Amino acid sequence: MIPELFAQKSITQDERMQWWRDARFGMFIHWGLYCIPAGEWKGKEIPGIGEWIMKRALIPVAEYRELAKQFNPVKFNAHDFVATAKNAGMKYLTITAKHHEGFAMFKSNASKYNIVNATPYGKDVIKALADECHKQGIKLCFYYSQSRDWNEPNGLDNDWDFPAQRDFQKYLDEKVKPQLTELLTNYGPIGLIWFDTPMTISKEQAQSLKDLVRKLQPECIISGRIGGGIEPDYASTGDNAVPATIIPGDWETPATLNDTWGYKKNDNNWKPAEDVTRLLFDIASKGGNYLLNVGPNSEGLIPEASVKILSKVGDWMKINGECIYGSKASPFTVEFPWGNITQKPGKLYLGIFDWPKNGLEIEGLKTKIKKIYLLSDKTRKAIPFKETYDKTFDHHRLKIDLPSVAPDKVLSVVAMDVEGEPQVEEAICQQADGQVYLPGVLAKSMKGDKAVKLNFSSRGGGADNWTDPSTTLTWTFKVEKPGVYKTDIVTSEKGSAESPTWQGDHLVKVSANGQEFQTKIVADQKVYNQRSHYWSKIFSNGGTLKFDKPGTYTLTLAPVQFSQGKLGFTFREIYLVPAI
Ligand code: FHN
Repeated sequence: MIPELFAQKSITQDERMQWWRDARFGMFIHWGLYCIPAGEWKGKEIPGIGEWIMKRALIPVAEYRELAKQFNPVKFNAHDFVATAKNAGMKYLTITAKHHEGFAMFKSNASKYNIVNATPYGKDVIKALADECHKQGIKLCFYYSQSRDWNEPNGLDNDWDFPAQRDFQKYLDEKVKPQLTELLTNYGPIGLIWFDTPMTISKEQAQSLKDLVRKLQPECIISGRIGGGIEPDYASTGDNAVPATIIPGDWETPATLNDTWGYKKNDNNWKPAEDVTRLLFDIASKGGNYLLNVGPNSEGLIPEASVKILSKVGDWMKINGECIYGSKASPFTVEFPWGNITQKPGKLYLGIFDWPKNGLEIEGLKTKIKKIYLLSDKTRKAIPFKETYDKTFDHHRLKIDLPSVAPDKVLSVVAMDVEGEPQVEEAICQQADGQVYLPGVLAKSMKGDKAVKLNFSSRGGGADNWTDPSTTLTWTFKVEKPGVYKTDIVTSEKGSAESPTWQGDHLVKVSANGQEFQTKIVADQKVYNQRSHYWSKIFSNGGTLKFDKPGTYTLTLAPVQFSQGKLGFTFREIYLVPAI
Protein backbone atom coordinates (compact mmCIF):
# COMPACT_ATOMS: atom_id res chain seq x y z
CA MET A 1 0.00 0.00 0.00
CA ILE A 2 1.50 3.38 -0.87
CA PRO A 3 1.46 6.16 1.75
CA GLU A 4 -0.65 8.57 -0.31
CA LEU A 5 -3.59 6.17 -0.18
CA PHE A 6 -4.00 6.90 3.52
CA ALA A 7 -3.33 10.57 3.18
CA GLN A 8 -6.35 11.71 1.25
CA LYS A 9 -9.07 12.62 3.74
CA SER A 10 -8.97 15.41 6.25
CA ILE A 11 -10.75 14.62 9.48
CA THR A 12 -11.73 16.42 12.65
CA GLN A 13 -10.25 15.58 16.05
CA ASP A 14 -13.61 14.18 17.23
CA GLU A 15 -13.75 11.89 14.20
CA ARG A 16 -10.17 10.75 14.80
CA MET A 17 -10.90 9.94 18.46
CA GLN A 18 -14.33 8.34 18.04
CA TRP A 19 -13.35 4.65 17.82
CA TRP A 20 -10.94 5.06 20.73
CA ARG A 21 -13.53 6.82 22.94
CA ASP A 22 -16.00 4.05 22.17
CA ALA A 23 -13.47 1.27 22.84
CA ARG A 24 -12.50 2.09 26.46
CA PHE A 25 -10.50 -1.16 26.76
CA GLY A 26 -7.37 -2.24 24.86
CA MET A 27 -4.57 -4.79 25.00
CA PHE A 28 -0.95 -3.72 25.40
CA ILE A 29 1.64 -6.27 24.24
CA HIS A 30 5.26 -5.96 25.34
CA TRP A 31 7.16 -8.47 23.26
CA GLY A 32 10.81 -8.37 22.26
CA LEU A 33 14.15 -10.16 22.77
CA TYR A 34 13.91 -9.51 26.53
CA CYS A 35 11.41 -12.36 26.76
CA ILE A 36 14.33 -14.78 26.26
CA PRO A 37 16.34 -13.94 29.41
CA ALA A 38 12.94 -13.44 31.08
CA GLY A 39 14.36 -11.56 34.07
CA GLU A 40 17.55 -13.58 34.53
CA TRP A 41 21.06 -12.88 33.19
CA LYS A 42 24.01 -15.27 33.57
CA GLY A 43 22.18 -17.15 36.30
CA LYS A 44 21.33 -14.01 38.29
CA GLU A 45 17.86 -12.65 38.79
CA ILE A 46 17.78 -9.02 37.63
CA PRO A 47 15.36 -6.84 39.63
CA GLY A 48 12.86 -4.55 37.93
CA ILE A 49 10.67 -4.74 34.85
CA GLY A 50 11.66 -7.46 32.36
CA GLU A 51 12.05 -5.34 29.22
CA TRP A 52 14.67 -3.21 31.01
CA ILE A 53 17.07 -6.13 31.56
CA MET A 54 19.61 -4.83 29.05
CA LYS A 55 20.00 -1.57 30.96
CA ARG A 56 19.57 -2.98 34.48
CA ALA A 57 22.26 -5.64 33.91
CA LEU A 58 24.35 -3.29 31.69
CA ILE A 59 24.53 -5.93 28.98
CA PRO A 60 26.90 -4.92 26.17
CA VAL A 61 25.24 -4.49 22.77
CA ALA A 62 27.38 -7.24 21.22
CA GLU A 63 26.20 -9.75 23.84
CA TYR A 64 22.57 -8.69 23.83
CA ARG A 65 22.31 -8.90 20.06
CA GLU A 66 23.21 -12.59 20.31
CA LEU A 67 19.73 -13.14 21.76
CA ALA A 68 18.28 -12.56 18.31
CA LYS A 69 19.96 -15.75 17.12
CA GLN A 70 17.95 -17.71 19.70
CA PHE A 71 14.60 -16.04 19.04
CA ASN A 72 12.30 -18.65 17.58
CA PRO A 73 8.75 -18.20 18.91
CA VAL A 74 7.34 -21.15 16.98
CA LYS A 75 4.19 -21.38 19.08
CA PHE A 76 3.13 -17.85 18.16
CA ASN A 77 -0.34 -17.79 16.69
CA ALA A 78 -1.64 -14.41 15.63
CA HIS A 79 -5.21 -15.64 15.65
CA ASP A 80 -4.94 -16.62 19.32
CA PHE A 81 -3.38 -13.31 20.37
CA VAL A 82 -6.16 -11.33 18.72
CA ALA A 83 -8.85 -13.73 19.92
CA THR A 84 -7.57 -13.41 23.52
CA ALA A 85 -7.95 -9.64 23.29
CA LYS A 86 -11.34 -9.89 21.62
CA ASN A 87 -12.62 -12.46 24.08
CA ALA A 88 -11.66 -10.13 26.96
CA GLY A 89 -13.80 -7.40 25.42
CA MET A 90 -10.81 -5.37 24.25
CA LYS A 91 -11.24 -3.35 21.07
CA TYR A 92 -7.64 -2.46 20.21
CA LEU A 93 -4.22 -3.97 20.48
CA THR A 94 -0.99 -1.99 20.90
CA ILE A 95 2.17 -3.99 20.34
CA THR A 96 5.78 -2.95 20.90
CA ALA A 97 7.04 -2.62 17.32
CA LYS A 98 10.37 -1.48 18.81
CA HIS A 99 11.05 -1.07 22.51
CA HIS A 100 14.10 0.54 24.15
CA GLU A 101 16.29 -2.50 23.32
CA GLY A 102 16.17 -1.33 19.66
CA PHE A 103 15.04 -4.63 18.12
CA ALA A 104 12.22 -4.40 15.57
CA MET A 105 9.45 -7.01 15.72
CA PHE A 106 8.71 -6.34 12.03
CA LYS A 107 10.56 -6.53 8.73
CA SER A 108 12.56 -3.36 8.42
CA ASN A 109 14.85 -2.09 5.70
CA ALA A 110 15.95 0.71 8.00
CA SER A 111 17.60 -1.71 10.45
CA LYS A 112 18.48 -5.34 9.88
CA TYR A 113 18.20 -5.87 13.64
CA ASN A 114 14.67 -7.16 13.19
CA ILE A 115 12.68 -10.36 13.57
CA VAL A 116 12.77 -11.27 9.87
CA ASN A 117 16.45 -10.62 9.15
CA ALA A 118 18.14 -11.45 12.46
CA THR A 119 16.33 -14.46 13.93
CA PRO A 120 15.90 -18.13 13.04
CA TYR A 121 12.15 -17.53 13.17
CA GLY A 122 12.39 -15.20 10.18
CA LYS A 123 8.72 -14.20 10.02
CA ASP A 124 7.07 -10.83 10.50
CA VAL A 125 4.82 -11.20 13.57
CA ILE A 126 3.46 -7.70 13.07
CA LYS A 127 2.26 -8.64 9.60
CA ALA A 128 0.52 -11.73 10.96
CA LEU A 129 -1.10 -9.67 13.73
CA ALA A 130 -2.13 -6.97 11.26
CA ASP A 131 -3.91 -9.52 9.07
CA GLU A 132 -5.66 -11.05 12.08
CA CYS A 133 -6.65 -7.71 13.59
CA HIS A 134 -8.18 -6.62 10.31
CA LYS A 135 -9.97 -9.97 10.05
CA GLN A 136 -11.30 -10.00 13.63
CA GLY A 137 -12.20 -6.31 13.72
CA ILE A 138 -9.64 -5.22 16.31
CA LYS A 139 -7.74 -1.94 15.79
CA LEU A 140 -4.03 -2.52 15.40
CA CYS A 141 -1.77 0.03 17.10
CA PHE A 142 2.00 0.31 17.53
CA TYR A 143 4.18 1.18 20.50
CA TYR A 144 7.40 2.78 19.27
CA SER A 145 10.25 3.97 21.53
CA GLN A 146 11.26 7.15 19.70
CA SER A 147 14.22 8.32 21.82
CA ARG A 148 15.61 5.47 23.91
CA ASP A 149 17.45 2.91 21.81
CA TRP A 150 20.12 0.91 23.61
CA ASN A 151 21.31 -0.72 20.40
CA GLU A 152 22.24 2.48 18.59
CA PRO A 153 25.21 4.79 19.21
CA ASN A 154 23.02 7.78 18.33
CA GLY A 155 19.88 6.66 20.15
CA LEU A 156 19.49 7.85 23.74
CA ASP A 157 20.33 6.11 27.00
CA ASN A 158 22.97 3.47 26.36
CA ASP A 159 25.81 5.03 28.33
CA TRP A 160 27.59 1.74 29.03
CA ASP A 161 28.50 1.00 25.41
CA PHE A 162 28.52 4.33 23.69
CA PRO A 163 30.32 7.61 24.43
CA ALA A 164 28.23 10.47 25.79
CA GLN A 165 28.36 12.38 22.50
CA ARG A 166 25.74 11.37 20.01
CA ASP A 167 23.89 12.67 17.02
CA PHE A 168 20.26 12.14 18.01
CA GLN A 169 18.95 13.90 14.91
CA LYS A 170 20.84 11.38 12.77
CA TYR A 171 19.19 8.57 14.75
CA LEU A 172 15.75 10.10 14.18
CA ASP A 173 16.42 10.54 10.47
CA GLU A 174 18.06 7.18 9.84
CA LYS A 175 16.06 4.83 12.05
CA VAL A 176 12.97 6.32 13.68
CA LYS A 177 11.42 8.06 10.70
CA PRO A 178 12.14 5.28 8.20
CA GLN A 179 10.75 2.67 10.62
CA LEU A 180 7.65 4.74 11.40
CA THR A 181 7.16 5.08 7.66
CA GLU A 182 7.40 1.32 7.28
CA LEU A 183 4.92 0.76 10.11
CA LEU A 184 2.46 3.27 8.70
CA THR A 185 2.64 2.04 5.12
CA ASN A 186 3.07 -1.74 5.22
CA TYR A 187 0.32 -2.87 7.60
CA GLY A 188 -2.90 -1.14 6.56
CA PRO A 189 -4.76 1.41 8.72
CA ILE A 190 -3.13 1.85 12.13
CA GLY A 191 -5.22 2.97 15.13
CA LEU A 192 -2.53 4.80 17.04
CA ILE A 193 1.18 5.21 17.60
CA TRP A 194 2.15 4.87 21.26
CA PHE A 195 5.34 6.90 21.73
CA ASP A 196 7.18 6.49 25.03
CA THR A 197 9.93 8.01 27.22
CA PRO A 198 10.69 11.04 25.01
CA MET A 199 13.63 12.06 27.24
CA THR A 200 15.39 15.09 25.69
CA ILE A 201 13.59 15.12 22.32
CA SER A 202 13.14 18.76 21.23
CA LYS A 203 9.91 20.45 20.26
CA GLU A 204 10.91 20.51 16.58
CA GLN A 205 11.94 16.86 16.61
CA ALA A 206 8.71 15.72 18.28
CA GLN A 207 6.71 17.91 15.89
CA SER A 208 8.45 16.30 12.92
CA LEU A 209 7.33 12.85 14.17
CA LYS A 210 3.78 14.07 14.61
CA ASP A 211 3.83 15.60 11.11
CA LEU A 212 5.08 12.33 9.66
CA VAL A 213 2.28 10.32 11.27
CA ARG A 214 -0.32 12.88 10.17
CA LYS A 215 1.05 12.87 6.62
CA LEU A 216 1.04 9.07 6.28
CA GLN A 217 -2.19 8.28 8.13
CA PRO A 218 -4.21 11.35 9.16
CA GLU A 219 -6.66 9.16 11.07
CA CYS A 220 -3.96 7.62 13.24
CA ILE A 221 -4.04 8.82 16.86
CA ILE A 222 -0.86 10.01 18.61
CA SER A 223 -0.62 8.91 22.22
CA GLY A 224 0.38 10.97 25.23
CA ARG A 225 4.13 10.54 25.41
CA ILE A 226 5.43 12.08 22.18
CA GLY A 227 7.33 14.70 24.20
CA GLY A 228 8.91 18.06 23.33
CA GLY A 229 5.81 19.83 24.68
CA ILE A 230 3.90 18.76 21.56
CA GLU A 231 0.16 18.32 21.94
CA PRO A 232 -0.71 14.62 21.70
CA ASP A 233 -4.21 13.39 20.81
CA TYR A 234 -4.78 12.14 24.35
CA ALA A 235 -3.04 12.09 27.71
CA SER A 236 -1.34 9.09 29.23
CA THR A 237 -1.26 8.77 33.02
CA GLY A 238 1.81 7.36 34.72
CA ASP A 239 2.17 3.58 34.46
CA ASN A 240 -0.59 1.88 36.48
CA ALA A 241 -1.79 5.27 37.72
CA VAL A 242 -5.52 5.72 38.22
CA PRO A 243 -6.58 9.25 39.18
CA ALA A 244 -8.80 9.72 42.23
CA THR A 245 -11.23 11.81 40.24
CA ILE A 246 -12.66 12.52 36.81
CA ILE A 247 -10.14 13.98 34.39
CA PRO A 248 -11.61 16.03 31.57
CA GLY A 249 -10.47 15.26 28.03
CA ASP A 250 -9.20 12.01 26.53
CA TRP A 251 -6.83 9.95 28.65
CA GLU A 252 -5.63 6.40 29.19
CA THR A 253 -4.06 4.34 31.97
CA PRO A 254 -1.43 1.87 30.75
CA ALA A 255 -1.28 -0.99 33.24
CA THR A 256 0.40 -4.29 33.99
CA LEU A 257 -1.23 -7.60 34.92
CA ASN A 258 1.68 -8.58 37.17
CA ASP A 259 4.67 -6.36 38.07
CA THR A 260 6.39 -6.35 34.68
CA TRP A 261 5.54 -5.46 31.07
CA GLY A 262 7.98 -7.75 29.27
CA TYR A 263 7.83 -11.47 30.23
CA LYS A 264 9.65 -12.47 33.46
CA LYS A 265 9.54 -16.10 34.36
CA ASN A 266 9.52 -15.52 38.12
CA ASP A 267 6.94 -12.78 38.28
CA ASN A 268 3.73 -14.44 39.39
CA ASN A 269 2.30 -11.49 41.23
CA TRP A 270 -0.86 -11.54 39.14
CA LYS A 271 -3.62 -9.05 39.84
CA PRO A 272 -6.89 -10.84 40.56
CA ALA A 273 -9.47 -10.70 37.77
CA GLU A 274 -11.80 -9.01 40.30
CA ASP A 275 -9.42 -6.07 40.71
CA VAL A 276 -8.88 -5.80 36.97
CA THR A 277 -12.64 -5.73 36.31
CA ARG A 278 -13.19 -3.08 38.96
CA LEU A 279 -10.29 -1.01 37.63
CA LEU A 280 -11.79 -1.16 34.14
CA PHE A 281 -15.11 0.14 35.44
CA ASP A 282 -13.51 2.75 37.69
CA ILE A 283 -11.29 4.11 34.90
CA ALA A 284 -14.31 4.35 32.55
CA SER A 285 -16.21 6.15 35.35
CA LYS A 286 -13.47 8.74 35.44
CA GLY A 287 -13.54 9.16 31.65
CA GLY A 288 -10.48 7.11 30.70
CA ASN A 289 -9.37 4.09 28.67
CA TYR A 290 -7.66 1.04 30.19
CA LEU A 291 -4.70 -0.34 28.20
CA LEU A 292 -3.88 -3.63 29.86
CA ASN A 293 -0.62 -5.43 29.21
CA VAL A 294 0.39 -8.99 28.41
CA GLY A 295 4.02 -10.11 27.98
CA PRO A 296 4.37 -13.13 25.66
CA ASN A 297 7.25 -15.54 26.28
CA SER A 298 10.01 -16.71 23.96
CA GLU A 299 7.90 -19.56 22.59
CA GLY A 300 5.38 -17.00 21.44
CA LEU A 301 2.70 -17.66 24.04
CA ILE A 302 0.82 -15.24 26.25
CA PRO A 303 1.27 -16.57 29.81
CA GLU A 304 -1.60 -18.81 30.80
CA ALA A 305 -2.28 -16.80 33.97
CA SER A 306 -2.84 -13.68 31.84
CA VAL A 307 -5.17 -15.52 29.48
CA LYS A 308 -7.21 -16.78 32.44
CA ILE A 309 -7.56 -13.35 34.04
CA LEU A 310 -8.53 -11.80 30.71
CA SER A 311 -11.07 -14.49 30.04
CA LYS A 312 -12.76 -13.81 33.40
CA VAL A 313 -12.86 -10.09 32.61
CA GLY A 314 -14.32 -11.09 29.23
CA ASP A 315 -17.08 -13.09 30.92
CA TRP A 316 -18.05 -9.99 32.86
CA MET A 317 -17.83 -7.82 29.75
CA LYS A 318 -20.12 -10.13 27.79
CA ILE A 319 -22.88 -9.42 30.29
CA ASN A 320 -22.03 -5.86 31.24
CA GLY A 321 -20.12 -4.40 28.27
CA GLU A 322 -22.96 -1.94 27.64
CA CYS A 323 -21.86 0.14 30.67
CA ILE A 324 -18.28 0.41 29.35
CA TYR A 325 -18.30 0.79 25.55
CA GLY A 326 -19.01 4.33 24.45
CA SER A 327 -19.66 5.38 28.03
CA LYS A 328 -18.81 8.72 29.56
CA ALA A 329 -17.55 9.71 33.00
CA SER A 330 -19.83 9.81 36.05
CA PRO A 331 -21.89 12.98 36.62
CA PHE A 332 -20.30 13.10 40.10
CA THR A 333 -16.69 14.31 40.20
CA VAL A 334 -15.53 11.77 42.76
CA GLU A 335 -15.49 8.04 43.33
CA PHE A 336 -17.79 6.42 45.92
CA PRO A 337 -16.71 3.94 48.59
CA TRP A 338 -19.24 1.43 47.15
CA GLY A 339 -18.11 1.77 43.51
CA ASN A 340 -18.61 4.28 40.73
CA ILE A 341 -20.89 5.43 37.88
CA THR A 342 -20.71 5.56 34.08
CA GLN A 343 -23.28 7.16 31.78
CA LYS A 344 -24.69 7.16 28.28
CA PRO A 345 -27.52 9.30 26.89
CA GLY A 346 -30.61 8.52 28.99
CA LYS A 347 -28.75 5.99 31.19
CA LEU A 348 -26.71 5.82 34.35
CA TYR A 349 -24.85 2.66 35.34
CA LEU A 350 -23.93 2.09 38.98
CA GLY A 351 -20.97 -0.29 39.21
CA ILE A 352 -21.21 -1.71 42.72
CA PHE A 353 -18.03 -3.25 44.20
CA ASP A 354 -19.41 -3.73 47.70
CA TRP A 355 -23.07 -4.76 47.61
CA PRO A 356 -25.01 -3.03 50.40
CA LYS A 357 -27.17 -5.19 52.67
CA ASN A 358 -30.01 -2.71 53.03
CA GLY A 359 -30.28 -1.08 49.65
CA LEU A 360 -28.28 1.80 48.24
CA GLU A 361 -28.76 5.50 48.78
CA ILE A 362 -27.39 7.99 46.31
CA GLU A 363 -27.11 11.50 47.66
CA GLY A 364 -27.37 14.59 45.52
CA LEU A 365 -28.66 13.21 42.20
CA LYS A 366 -31.25 15.67 40.91
CA THR A 367 -32.27 13.74 37.80
CA LYS A 368 -35.67 12.08 37.48
CA ILE A 369 -35.39 8.30 37.32
CA LYS A 370 -37.74 6.35 35.03
CA LYS A 371 -36.71 2.78 35.73
CA ILE A 372 -34.05 0.81 37.58
CA TYR A 373 -32.97 -2.75 36.78
CA LEU A 374 -29.97 -5.07 36.94
CA LEU A 375 -27.91 -5.03 33.75
CA SER A 376 -27.43 -8.79 34.06
CA ASP A 377 -31.22 -9.37 34.15
CA LYS A 378 -32.42 -10.15 30.64
CA THR A 379 -36.04 -9.56 31.68
CA ARG A 380 -35.14 -6.09 32.95
CA LYS A 381 -37.42 -6.52 35.95
CA ALA A 382 -37.98 -3.15 37.60
CA ILE A 383 -36.29 -2.61 40.97
CA PRO A 384 -38.29 -0.44 43.41
CA PHE A 385 -36.83 2.95 44.26
CA LYS A 386 -37.83 6.24 45.83
CA GLU A 387 -36.65 9.72 45.00
CA THR A 388 -37.13 12.35 47.70
CA TYR A 389 -36.40 16.03 47.94
CA ASP A 390 -35.84 17.82 51.24
CA LYS A 391 -36.76 21.44 50.67
CA THR A 392 -35.19 22.90 53.80
CA PHE A 393 -31.96 21.19 52.97
CA ASP A 394 -32.28 21.57 49.21
CA HIS A 395 -31.24 17.97 49.02
CA HIS A 396 -32.15 15.09 46.67
CA ARG A 397 -31.91 11.49 47.77
CA LEU A 398 -32.48 8.32 45.79
CA LYS A 399 -33.12 5.11 47.70
CA ILE A 400 -32.89 1.89 45.71
CA ASP A 401 -34.31 -1.32 47.20
CA LEU A 402 -31.69 -3.67 45.83
CA PRO A 403 -32.08 -7.42 46.17
CA SER A 404 -30.28 -8.68 49.26
CA VAL A 405 -27.71 -10.77 47.36
CA ALA A 406 -25.28 -9.30 44.85
CA PRO A 407 -25.92 -10.70 41.36
CA ASP A 408 -22.18 -10.62 40.71
CA LYS A 409 -19.64 -10.85 43.52
CA VAL A 410 -17.05 -8.96 41.50
CA LEU A 411 -19.02 -6.01 40.21
CA SER A 412 -22.80 -5.82 39.83
CA VAL A 413 -24.20 -3.20 37.52
CA VAL A 414 -27.45 -1.42 38.28
CA ALA A 415 -28.82 0.35 35.22
CA MET A 416 -31.06 3.39 35.51
CA ASP A 417 -33.15 4.93 32.76
CA VAL A 418 -33.09 8.66 33.45
CA GLU A 419 -34.82 11.73 32.09
CA GLY A 420 -32.44 14.09 30.29
CA GLU A 421 -28.83 14.82 31.09
CA PRO A 422 -27.97 13.79 34.67
CA GLN A 423 -27.63 16.71 37.08
CA VAL A 424 -26.02 16.55 40.51
CA GLU A 425 -26.01 18.91 43.50
CA GLU A 426 -22.92 21.02 43.79
CA ALA A 427 -22.80 20.95 47.59
CA ILE A 428 -21.14 18.06 49.39
CA CYS A 429 -23.77 16.09 51.29
CA GLN A 430 -23.74 13.62 54.10
CA GLN A 431 -23.89 9.98 52.96
CA ALA A 432 -26.59 7.60 54.14
CA ASP A 433 -24.22 5.98 56.68
CA GLY A 434 -23.67 9.39 58.26
CA GLN A 435 -20.17 9.90 56.90
CA VAL A 436 -19.13 13.11 55.21
CA TYR A 437 -16.51 12.58 52.55
CA LEU A 438 -14.29 15.59 51.77
CA PRO A 439 -12.00 14.76 48.81
CA GLY A 440 -9.18 17.16 48.04
CA VAL A 441 -10.44 17.62 44.52
CA LEU A 442 -13.71 19.21 45.75
CA ALA A 443 -11.97 21.72 48.02
CA LYS A 444 -11.14 25.35 47.35
CA SER A 445 -7.35 25.61 47.50
CA MET A 446 -5.91 28.96 48.42
CA LYS A 447 -2.56 30.54 49.09
CA GLY A 448 -3.47 33.66 51.09
CA ASP A 449 -6.19 35.27 49.01
CA LYS A 450 -5.04 33.67 45.75
CA ALA A 451 -6.62 30.52 44.34
CA VAL A 452 -4.02 27.84 43.54
CA LYS A 453 -4.35 24.47 41.88
CA LEU A 454 -3.38 21.24 43.55
CA ASN A 455 -3.06 18.20 41.32
CA PHE A 456 -4.81 15.03 42.54
CA SER A 457 -4.02 12.76 39.60
CA SER A 458 -0.83 11.21 40.97
CA ARG A 459 -0.43 7.43 41.09
CA GLY A 460 -2.20 6.91 44.40
CA GLY A 461 -4.60 9.81 43.82
CA GLY A 462 -2.93 11.96 46.49
CA ALA A 463 -1.86 15.58 45.96
CA ASP A 464 1.16 15.57 43.71
CA ASN A 465 2.43 19.03 44.36
CA TRP A 466 1.46 20.11 47.90
CA THR A 467 4.88 21.19 49.07
CA ASP A 468 3.97 24.73 50.01
CA PRO A 469 2.68 24.86 53.63
CA SER A 470 0.93 28.17 53.02
CA THR A 471 -1.63 26.47 50.74
CA THR A 472 -4.89 25.61 52.51
CA LEU A 473 -7.98 23.61 51.53
CA THR A 474 -11.55 24.56 52.44
CA TRP A 475 -14.75 22.57 51.90
CA THR A 476 -18.38 23.61 52.25
CA PHE A 477 -20.74 20.75 53.09
CA LYS A 478 -24.11 19.93 54.55
CA VAL A 479 -24.67 18.07 57.80
CA GLU A 480 -28.15 16.65 58.34
CA LYS A 481 -27.46 14.62 61.45
CA PRO A 482 -26.00 16.76 64.24
CA GLY A 483 -23.45 15.14 66.50
CA VAL A 484 -19.78 14.52 67.20
CA TYR A 485 -17.59 13.37 64.31
CA LYS A 486 -14.16 11.77 64.25
CA THR A 487 -11.81 12.91 61.50
CA ASP A 488 -9.70 10.59 59.38
CA ILE A 489 -7.10 12.40 57.30
CA VAL A 490 -6.15 10.20 54.36
CA THR A 491 -2.89 10.49 52.42
CA SER A 492 -1.50 8.22 49.74
CA GLU A 493 1.67 6.37 49.00
CA LYS A 494 3.51 7.59 45.93
CA GLY A 495 6.60 6.73 43.86
CA SER A 496 7.37 3.71 41.72
CA ALA A 497 5.19 0.59 41.70
CA GLU A 498 8.24 -1.46 42.72
CA SER A 499 8.92 0.56 45.86
CA PRO A 500 6.10 2.86 46.89
CA THR A 501 7.05 5.49 49.44
CA TRP A 502 5.18 7.63 51.93
CA GLN A 503 6.01 10.65 54.00
CA GLY A 504 4.25 11.50 57.26
CA ASP A 505 4.96 13.65 60.32
CA HIS A 506 3.46 16.78 58.81
CA LEU A 507 1.75 18.96 61.39
CA VAL A 508 -1.66 20.22 60.20
CA LYS A 509 -4.51 22.26 61.64
CA VAL A 510 -8.18 21.45 61.09
CA SER A 511 -10.83 24.06 61.85
CA ALA A 512 -14.62 23.90 61.52
CA ASN A 513 -17.65 25.38 63.25
CA GLY A 514 -15.56 27.48 65.67
CA GLN A 515 -13.43 24.53 66.77
CA GLU A 516 -9.90 23.64 65.81
CA PHE A 517 -7.23 21.06 66.52
CA GLN A 518 -3.69 20.34 65.42
CA THR A 519 -2.64 16.85 64.54
CA LYS A 520 0.43 15.09 63.21
CA ILE A 521 -0.01 12.94 60.08
CA VAL A 522 0.91 9.41 61.13
CA ALA A 523 0.20 5.96 59.68
CA ASP A 524 -2.58 4.74 62.00
CA GLN A 525 -3.91 2.41 59.34
CA LYS A 526 -2.67 1.31 55.92
CA VAL A 527 -5.53 0.38 53.60
CA TYR A 528 -5.14 -1.41 50.26
CA ASN A 529 -6.49 0.83 47.53
CA GLN A 530 -8.11 -1.45 44.97
CA ARG A 531 -8.29 1.50 42.59
CA SER A 532 -4.55 2.07 42.46
CA HIS A 533 -3.25 -1.33 43.54
CA TYR A 534 0.39 -0.45 44.25
CA TRP A 535 -0.16 2.69 46.31
CA SER A 536 -2.02 2.23 49.61
CA LYS A 537 -4.11 4.79 51.44
CA ILE A 538 -2.77 5.85 54.84
CA PHE A 539 -5.34 6.86 57.45
CA SER A 540 -4.27 9.27 60.17
CA ASN A 541 -6.84 9.70 62.96
CA GLY A 542 -7.28 13.36 63.86
CA GLY A 543 -9.40 14.96 66.57
CA THR A 544 -13.18 15.25 66.85
CA LEU A 545 -15.52 18.00 65.70
CA LYS A 546 -19.05 18.79 66.85
CA PHE A 547 -21.79 19.95 64.49
CA ASP A 548 -24.61 20.84 66.87
CA LYS A 549 -27.44 21.45 64.44
CA PRO A 550 -28.32 20.52 60.88
CA GLY A 551 -26.89 23.01 58.40
CA THR A 552 -24.13 24.04 56.03
CA TYR A 553 -20.61 24.16 57.45
CA THR A 554 -17.06 24.79 56.26
CA LEU A 555 -13.90 22.95 57.22
CA THR A 556 -10.36 24.15 56.57
CA LEU A 557 -7.23 22.05 56.47
CA ALA A 558 -4.09 24.14 56.92
CA PRO A 559 -0.52 22.85 57.19
CA VAL A 560 1.37 24.15 60.23
CA GLN A 561 4.69 22.57 59.28
CA PHE A 562 5.69 20.02 56.65
CA SER A 563 8.24 17.38 57.56
CA GLN A 564 11.52 17.28 55.63
CA GLY A 565 11.50 15.19 52.47
CA LYS A 566 10.75 15.27 48.78
CA LEU A 567 7.24 13.81 48.62
CA GLY A 568 5.35 16.67 50.23
CA PHE A 569 1.88 16.20 51.69
CA THR A 570 0.22 13.50 49.56
CA PHE A 571 -3.24 14.38 50.85
CA ARG A 572 -6.29 12.62 49.33
CA GLU A 573 -9.35 13.22 51.49
CA ILE A 574 -10.88 13.68 54.93
CA TYR A 575 -13.66 11.47 56.29
CA LEU A 576 -15.94 12.80 59.01
CA VAL A 577 -17.23 9.69 60.74
CA PRO A 578 -20.05 9.79 63.32
CA ALA A 579 -18.57 9.05 66.75
CA ILE A 580 -20.89 6.60 68.46
O1 FHN B 1 10.21 2.37 30.01
C1 FHN B 1 8.92 2.02 29.60
C2 FHN B 1 8.50 0.67 30.14
O2 FHN B 1 9.40 -0.28 29.74
C3 FHN B 1 7.11 0.35 29.60
O3 FHN B 1 7.13 0.26 28.20
C4 FHN B 1 6.14 1.41 30.03
C5 FHN B 1 4.73 1.24 29.55
O4 FHN B 1 3.98 2.36 29.82
N1 FHN B 1 6.59 2.72 29.54
C6 FHN B 1 7.94 3.10 29.96
C7 FHN B 1 7.98 3.57 31.36
O5 FHN B 1 6.97 4.46 31.65
